[in-house]
Amino acid sequence: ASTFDYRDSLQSNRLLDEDEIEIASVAKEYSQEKLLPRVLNAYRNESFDKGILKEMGSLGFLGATIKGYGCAGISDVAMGLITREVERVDSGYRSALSVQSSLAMGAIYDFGTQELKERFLPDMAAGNVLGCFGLTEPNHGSDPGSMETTARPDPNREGVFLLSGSKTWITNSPISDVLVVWAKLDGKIRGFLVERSRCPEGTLETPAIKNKTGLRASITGMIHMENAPVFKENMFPDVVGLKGPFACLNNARYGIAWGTMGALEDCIERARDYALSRKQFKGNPLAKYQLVQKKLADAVTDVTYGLLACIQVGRLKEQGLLVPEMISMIKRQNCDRALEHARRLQEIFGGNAVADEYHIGRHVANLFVAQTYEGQSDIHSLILGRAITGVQAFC
Ligand code: TGC
Ligand code: FAD
Repeated sequence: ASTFDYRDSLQSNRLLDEDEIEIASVAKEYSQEKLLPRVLNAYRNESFDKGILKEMGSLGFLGATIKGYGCAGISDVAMGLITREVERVDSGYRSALSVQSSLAMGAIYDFGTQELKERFLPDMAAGNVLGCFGLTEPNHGSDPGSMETTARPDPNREGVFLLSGSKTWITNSPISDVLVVWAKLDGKIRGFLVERSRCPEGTLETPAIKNKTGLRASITGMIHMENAPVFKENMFPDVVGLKGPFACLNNARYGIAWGTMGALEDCIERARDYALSRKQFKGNPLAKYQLVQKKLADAVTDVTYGLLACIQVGRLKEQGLLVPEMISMIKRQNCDRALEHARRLQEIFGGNAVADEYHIGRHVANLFVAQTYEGQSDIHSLILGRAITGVQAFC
């Protein structure tokens, strides 16, 4: 007979196939054995080890749902399980994985020419070539349609565009070899693959943004371009408008919905262990108190629902039945629930919550970022509200 296991309360593992269970176990082993021992130093020193992307590449995690080009070609649910395991350790490591896979490789795979795919995807899958995704600008975050970055034909060279403008808060930009940049050409948004090695000095700068209060194990930067040259073959030929970047974001937002559940599961595990061992009032463990139990019950319920929703959306995605509002729903819900529960579970640690060895404060700070990037939760509320009412409320 089955017994209740709070780690998989509704037995959602039964919805996975053997390959997916095996992939999740490889991802868990890698994350716990290789990432967890490094995370405290990385977070304290705000340092990102590029070697991590090579390690992930050697395990087939990068661009893993892409078929061909040296990629693993696994299911969307299997990819979700990988992001869940990586973010169980730290959202910043999942960020590095998401940006390389869904946003940089995904843009090239979906919109690049055959030549671009063959040139870049195998090396990116191995983690030898790193990419980033530049959409947000200093004056335009939630409203990327108003971007100011421009592309114009080089008056002196046939077949070359010159990009000028600034992008900010760009994950991996300081370490990227190739930068997917969205810019306006004749007033219309187009995608360009900027190659760092082909930019003369002074045309491309990617300074790191230091002293972040969250996501410190991930590297974030700006992209400054002043007539940065991009050859015509590096422009995505057929996609015009915001649907280009948003198509890539659908995949990355889906990964965040999974990942934040991994972070919340880690918070639950740590809070439960602490509540069972810490004794207050007549030698009772904190876990004996009803207010503490309610915090755990609420968090376990929401993580269980959140994971089931991820599996369902993943299955619809695999069958080509996905619509973007489904992703807005799980991205918003799972980020909001994970952040709220992580903050409540943090209380169980009392003063020790402030010590980074307990890990919970790091998850709370990271989850604020997860709730903010790739469409802040209120923006996803408005996307859902528009779909429900037919009325657009952004402006
Ligand atoms: P709107 O009129 O709604 O749409 C413009 C065009 O885009 C199409 N579209 C989509 N296509 C595919 N998938 C989606 N999810 C789509 N959403 C919209 C739409 O059909 C339309 O196409 P067409 O053919 O008519 O031109 O555009 P809007 O300007 O009104 O947009 C409003 C809003 C709020 C929905 C949008 O701007 C938004 O989502 N804002 C949030 C910005 C955002 O998510 N930025 C993310 C930056 S990247 C990042 O944060 C990476 S962090 C990575 C990490 O470290 O993990
Ligand atoms: P704003 O757009 O100024 O919004 C501020 C607040 O106002 C939000 O709460 C928002 O919900 C609210 N708001 C805005 N408009 C409305 C409205 N119409 N109605 C109601 N409320 C509204 N971007 C990239 O392109 N690539 C990356 O790799 C990337 N990585 C990131 C990494 C980190 C660590 C961080 C912090 C951000 C990253 N971003 C990246 C940027 C991220 O996508 C933006 O921060 C996010 O989209 C929000 O934009 P903003 O910061 O300009 O906030």
